[in-house]
Amino acid sequence: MSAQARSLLNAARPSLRRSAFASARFSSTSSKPTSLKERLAELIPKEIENVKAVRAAHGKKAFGPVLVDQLYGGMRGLPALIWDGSVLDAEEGIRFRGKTIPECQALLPKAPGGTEPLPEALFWLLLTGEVPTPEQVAELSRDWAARAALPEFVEEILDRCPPTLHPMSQFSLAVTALNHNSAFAKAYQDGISKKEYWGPTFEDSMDLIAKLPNIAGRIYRNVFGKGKLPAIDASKDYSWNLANLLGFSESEGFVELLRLYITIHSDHEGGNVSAHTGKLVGSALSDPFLAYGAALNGLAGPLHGLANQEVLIWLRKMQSTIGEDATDEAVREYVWSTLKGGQVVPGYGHAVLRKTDPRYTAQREFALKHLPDNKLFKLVGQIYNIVPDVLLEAGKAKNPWPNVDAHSGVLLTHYGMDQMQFYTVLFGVSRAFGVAAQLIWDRALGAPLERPKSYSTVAIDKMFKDKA
Ligand code: CMX
Repeated sequence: MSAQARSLLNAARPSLRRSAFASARFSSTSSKPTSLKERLAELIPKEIENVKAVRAAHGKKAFGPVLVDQLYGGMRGLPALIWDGSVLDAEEGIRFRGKTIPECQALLPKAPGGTEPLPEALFWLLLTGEVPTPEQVAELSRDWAARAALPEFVEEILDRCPPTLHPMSQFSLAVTALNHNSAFAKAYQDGISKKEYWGPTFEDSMDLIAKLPNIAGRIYRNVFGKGKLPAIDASKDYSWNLANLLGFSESEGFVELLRLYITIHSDHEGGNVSAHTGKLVGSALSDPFLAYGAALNGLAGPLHGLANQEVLIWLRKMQSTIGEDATDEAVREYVWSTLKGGQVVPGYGHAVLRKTDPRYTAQREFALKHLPDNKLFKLVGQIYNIVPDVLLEAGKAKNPWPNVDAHSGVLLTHYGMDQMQFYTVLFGVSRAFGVAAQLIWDRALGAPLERPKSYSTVAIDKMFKDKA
């Protein structure tokens, strides 16, 4: 490890002292670190130099014109953010550190006997750009299990929520309350230097991810009357523990589904509502719990993560209106009635993608392998053959193809999780991986407060009238 990396690691030490487990890890002299934090401490100085070099070489170059339409049009396509963890191509879909979903499925370590990638491995990949070893992944599983317990007052907050409060609101409340024990907030109050921000941000991010299964499990059991939570099992991986807290660990299929689900929902470059909200709020040096709580509130919108709930509601309504084995013509008419009612077809369209979302394809392949005869899966396939043509004929949507949310609910329902109000919570658990990775790198690279410029319509009009 370089001297600079060692000094960065030392800077982060106060928060490490909190855990004997953590300090034991850092006493290792192995040349290949099993600890993610140690590996990051090696990478950060190099990346700081890399960013400096890129800015020196290209900092004053322009991307092209900014159109007034982009200001009114939700900033579509406006180059405005930097995030190396994942990049979204309109035709090809998401790549995590340059790797497609099938590549991640092939390359990332798996659970014994499993075929889907472990989300622990995806987190390592997002943060370092490297495929971790099975030992590095096992170390992360153990670390997250060791950090998983919730403060008692957070458990009480959740237990006092009325079951009628949407699970996403409960989720956001609990995550926000975790800031009570934020290492970053405390370090900032204690006068931490800017160069050391990433250390406590890393600790908070690890705590955040580690505690999400207990939050999600508690909400699920409270809202849907599923009894008491079991304890975390430190010998198992993150997804097994999440499945166990939800009451589904006996189904190996469900556990495998969660491993795939978390991996593909983890990140979708920097500009989507949840990822960008996390980054924006984090840029004010709000700690990772506050930043992620805000991101969750964005994810809870029906045009973003809540669409997975909306898809199931829409499918069920369709079935109750036109029957379970409806003809293509009846389905087509139902889709048209949705559009004519001034509503969107949930699960279809995307602000960036212009092809079928590879996250949809990955879930379809999972369904073909595990539930080929499921009736709802067949309906999803039937809809795939109908909706794009209808959307094209309607002539408004720029992308008529399905996104990730068109498929996820069907898989969860197959394994018995048919409470669709809960689906976005699982999306939220997954998205924490991408947002946390981004927050850590933003603090490591000293990303500034975000502050774009807004204009009034009067000013825009005057600006161009004056130029005419
Ligand atoms: N059904 C009906 N109309 C749609 C549509 C759909 N699935 N997708 C787009 N449109 C409409 C838009 O509402 C817009 O209409 P107006 O001109 O009347 O405002 C028009 O087509 C153009 O929109 P666009 O440029 O193609 O899409 P946007 O970038 O504005 O919006 C999205 C993207 C995802 C919000 C939109 O496609 C949508 O509402 N889809 C359904 C909801 C959904 O599945 N969201 C989940 C997205 C993935 C995720 O974040 O989880």
